Amino acid sequence: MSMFRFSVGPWNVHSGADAFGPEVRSEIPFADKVKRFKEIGFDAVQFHDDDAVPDMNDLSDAQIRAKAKATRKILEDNGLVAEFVAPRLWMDRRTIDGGYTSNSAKEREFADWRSLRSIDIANELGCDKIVLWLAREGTLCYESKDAITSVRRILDAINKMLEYDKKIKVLIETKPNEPVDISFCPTMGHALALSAASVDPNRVGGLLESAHAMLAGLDPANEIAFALTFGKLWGVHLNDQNGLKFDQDKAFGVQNLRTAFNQVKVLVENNYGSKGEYVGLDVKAMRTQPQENSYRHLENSLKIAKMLEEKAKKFDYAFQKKCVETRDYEALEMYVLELLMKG
Ligand code: 3MF
Ligand code: MG
Repeated sequence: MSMFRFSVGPWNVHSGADAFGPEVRSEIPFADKVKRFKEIGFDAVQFHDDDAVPDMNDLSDAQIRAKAKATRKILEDNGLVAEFVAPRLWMDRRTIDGGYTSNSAKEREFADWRSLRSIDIANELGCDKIVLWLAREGTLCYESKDAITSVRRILDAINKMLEYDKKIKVLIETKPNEPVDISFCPTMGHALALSAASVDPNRVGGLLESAHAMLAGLDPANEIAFALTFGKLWGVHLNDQNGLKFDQDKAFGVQNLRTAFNQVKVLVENNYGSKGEYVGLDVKAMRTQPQENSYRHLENSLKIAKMLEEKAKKFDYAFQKKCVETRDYEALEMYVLELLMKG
């Protein structure tokens, strides 16, 4: 029996379109995805604002709330809850050069509007977490934005959210690049510095995605541990990544099994989830996969996470202690590899 509750986003089941080619699988309606998520064993759904309220730019604030309420009904009918809402600030023509850090005041205003509406949507869905993946808050041309002004603008935007709703929590999902060349908030350390500088540090934390840490050349287990140290790990996006290339969102553990094990191990050791946090996945099916494999990567990731949880619970701390005392790291490393490879 897993100690964790798991979450997934509707974008994790997708048609396979990428920057170089069109979709290869047909779009699955939201309600069908939700039904299947429950069957697979998920407990909660992650949302972008417009996953919950499609075409929200054309709706009034009241209409947005009403639509969010209808989405909540779909969740409830399937025995699921919402984990978070993330303003999707990277799709709109008005935010091609960033939302909060755009050089245009009008565009920054639009980004703030979407952020506050995301809070309204979260309230209607019954969740208190806003995730900020700061997709375009960075530069393609370094000299096009002032870095200090930009960091201050991100902080201003977060403060506006904290002031708009005194219960809402903001989780920064860090990523060093893609779609920007250089991000203003690439790592968990950056996220926690923003948290400390905000008007309410107790309500700003982090969401760590494994692949994003790897793209920053960092170890995801240690990024997780860093946030846990300060009680700031409020979300994770477990997935995998094969080296420094485009963000692959591979199924969890398929590429870097030992690293995946250490992510789960640090979550288990620190009783992650005991304050209602979810173990979220952010994985994509390979583009080559046929329609019938639309959910296989989710099933596999969940299975791998649970298998690694069992391994973590079997970890022999007495043996580890002995190895550390004698500094026999070769023996410790071999033990870990055997633990992972033996049935
Ligand atoms: C991009 C991501 C995003 C975020 C999502 C929710 C589309 O690399 O990881 O997925 O996770 O927007 O914050
Ligand atoms: Mg993610």
